[in-house]
Amino acid sequence: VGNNIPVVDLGVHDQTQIIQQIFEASQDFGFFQVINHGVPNHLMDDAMSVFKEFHAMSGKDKTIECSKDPNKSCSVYTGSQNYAKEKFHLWRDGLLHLCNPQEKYIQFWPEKPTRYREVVGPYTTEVRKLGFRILEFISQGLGISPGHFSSGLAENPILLVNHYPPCPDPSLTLGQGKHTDPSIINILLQSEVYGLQVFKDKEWIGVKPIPYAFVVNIGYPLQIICNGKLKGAEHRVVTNSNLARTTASFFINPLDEIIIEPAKTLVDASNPALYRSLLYKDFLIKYVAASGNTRALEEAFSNSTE
Ligand code: AKG
Repeated sequence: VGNNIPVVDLGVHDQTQIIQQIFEASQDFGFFQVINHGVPNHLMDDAMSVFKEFHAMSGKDKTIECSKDPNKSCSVYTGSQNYAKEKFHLWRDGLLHLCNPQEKYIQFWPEKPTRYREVVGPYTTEVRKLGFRILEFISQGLGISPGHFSSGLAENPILLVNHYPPCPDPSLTLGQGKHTDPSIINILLQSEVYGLQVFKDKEWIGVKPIPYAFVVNIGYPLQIICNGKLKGAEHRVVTNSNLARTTASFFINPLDEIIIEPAKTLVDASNPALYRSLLYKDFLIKYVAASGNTRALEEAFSNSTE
């Protein structure tokens, strides 16, 4: 207990227990892991294999595989999408693509490795279902309407496949700097290599790799929606001097034109809205300006500006 990220077993019959465990973990840590979550093990193995195979290709081949959409719904980069403006360069390559609707975007996903689409198609479908289930538990924990997340707030999932090569001197850089996510939640497939750390009570806590678990975390837009009841957790990724690490984030994101605001049922005279309402696309502009820094986010989105 104490400083470990809670592990929630989604296979138990007692739904009330699941809701309570997810709710408490989301309040205390903004992070939890899920086991017995319904996504088949073989699909997780196959997905991790094609993700590793993709990142084992040359930079040139990776770029070719991610240049099929003129609207850039699929891209690959080194460091972050904002390499030119990074405060320090991140020790990471990222493959990023849109996922929904799958019929629209799959044609722009990599064709190499040859099994990429046939594996990642069903993988993202299953992880998306899991995401809706978790959002349903969170809605019940919050006491908001069951359909709250089905009106565009979860319609634009994005897959980000991270690859962190071994780093000769891990003290000099990071795989990802300290940040809070701009998604509703993230469902992360972590490999067997340590690297992810969560900031809690002024300390970094390592997230233990558990075979066939997913790591789930709350993003800042969900903190706004639940009027501060749950925590958009700060986290980072450290590098490793001798092992490569590959992970896949499935970010459950809103559509651009959807309004992000505290759920109406959570706000009344004695519980004033702590955050302003704004379109998700405007949230993202301010998020990028704040570089994911939590204090800057609080200043940008807090209601108490007077
Ligand atoms: C992210 O993609 O935002 C992450 O935090 C990934 C974490 C990881 O690679 O362990």
